Amino acid sequence: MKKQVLATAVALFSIGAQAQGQVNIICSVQAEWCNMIGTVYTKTTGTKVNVSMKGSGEALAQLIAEKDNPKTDIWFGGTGDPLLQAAEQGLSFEYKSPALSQLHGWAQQQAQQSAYKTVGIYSGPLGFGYNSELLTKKKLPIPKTWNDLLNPALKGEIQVANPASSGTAYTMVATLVQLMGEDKAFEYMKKLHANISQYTRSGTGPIKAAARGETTLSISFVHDAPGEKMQGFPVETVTPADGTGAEIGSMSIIKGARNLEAAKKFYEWALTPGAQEMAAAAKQFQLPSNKSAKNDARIPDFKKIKFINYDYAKYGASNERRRLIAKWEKEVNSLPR
Ligand code: S7P
Repeated sequence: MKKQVLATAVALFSIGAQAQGQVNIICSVQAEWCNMIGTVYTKTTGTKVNVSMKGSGEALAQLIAEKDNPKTDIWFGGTGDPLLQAAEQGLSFEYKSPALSQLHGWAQQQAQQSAYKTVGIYSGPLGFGYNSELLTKKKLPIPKTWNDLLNPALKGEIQVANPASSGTAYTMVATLVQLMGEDKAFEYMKKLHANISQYTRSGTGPIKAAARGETTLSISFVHDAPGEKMQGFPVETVTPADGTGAEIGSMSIIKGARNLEAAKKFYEWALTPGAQEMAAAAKQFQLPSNKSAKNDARIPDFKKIKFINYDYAKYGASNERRRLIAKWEKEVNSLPR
């Protein structure tokens, strides 16, 4: 983390800092952002922050496992579907923030649909990542639509995460089902399977692999590419012209949280424009949910993207999520490649 960025963030929040308590956070965004919020929050409030980093799918599994004896106070970030599932399963605490009206409609809707057990903190579109040098070297065209990924020349050239462990990959499955209809989406994923070299555990793995030339293409959140580019990797993104879905990255207080009051304070802080602008300072380029947060120029321009009308309530429901993942395992992942 750059010292100057951290110092500025600390200065912004340090007025009124008082030493108090601790808050245990499962953090499902990338490490640099998780570390930054932990450090800044501790320095400015005196509250000790214990951060444990987990992708969305893994975080949900941990919270289910510790349901009877929660060790977590806050789940920060991660694709919204598993946070909605956690809400439905009674794992998260109902809390209606007074700051809700400051948030974009999609973030407020996430709160309403979960009976205020989760809230949107950022959003980001699903798309394709590609290593521009490898694509040129292999004389492969830039894919523009979902069907372009079925090109036989792309056999073994694409990585995507496994929807059983990754919220990102589940967003892809749910997006395709909504875009094509379930039967066609599964036919599509069976064909796509032939071009997949690897289903990774974590959703951010494939774009990192594309950036480093370990795969030519990835199916990823496009906001995960600029941070890789800033490190000098030749990675570009495109969103499918025929339509795509977006995640509503969310946050919840955990039911039975041992540090409930500290958790509520952290939650309020995480919804402020200043806290949300820290994402870009940590090289993360999701769209912040607070309407007053400044948007970094590297955040994908939502107006230029063709979005499906993603049904977050339906595809965040436990039964639907379980059913689609089981069907994907049985009908897609079991196929030979
Ligand atoms: O921080 C980048 C990001 O893509 O990762 C989050 C999430 O943990 C991905 O989880 P999976 O490994 O379960 O796919 C996203 O919410 C976020 O935008």
